[in-house]
Amino acid sequence: MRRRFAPALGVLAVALGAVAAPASSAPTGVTRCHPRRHHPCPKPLPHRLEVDENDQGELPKPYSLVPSHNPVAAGKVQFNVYNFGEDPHTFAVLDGKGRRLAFVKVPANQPDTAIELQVKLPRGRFTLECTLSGHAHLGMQATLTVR
Ligand SMILES: [Cu+2]
Repeated sequence: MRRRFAPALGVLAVALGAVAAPASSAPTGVTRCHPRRHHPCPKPLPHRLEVDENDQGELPKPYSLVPSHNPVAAGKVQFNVYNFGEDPHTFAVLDGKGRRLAFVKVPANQPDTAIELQVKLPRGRFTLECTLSGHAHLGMQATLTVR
């Protein structure tokens, strides 16, 4: 009996060590999530998005400005702006106080060519809009959340 018992204890000690080691060496602040359980891991937010501007919609909002992702991640954000309209437009990023952080002209008929704009954005809510007179009111405006 003794001969069998001793090796069994050894195996048990190794097993306990194997279980205990990862738990004690796990860094603090680990997100408790699992992709297939009821606490799914959140997808990382993108740092890049497409913005589609158009002036060919239907009344009462014939104009539109639609971000492909919302929210996006804080930091350097890349906007790829496309103009599906017949007229030239602009694209501006405004902070919560209406201050213009970035601006670019978006030539007409550019459905396949992105006008690229990189802006460093902190967390918060920002307004994306065409700055041409009346265009934001007609629909070329969106609120972007940055987290
Ligand atoms: Cu416009």
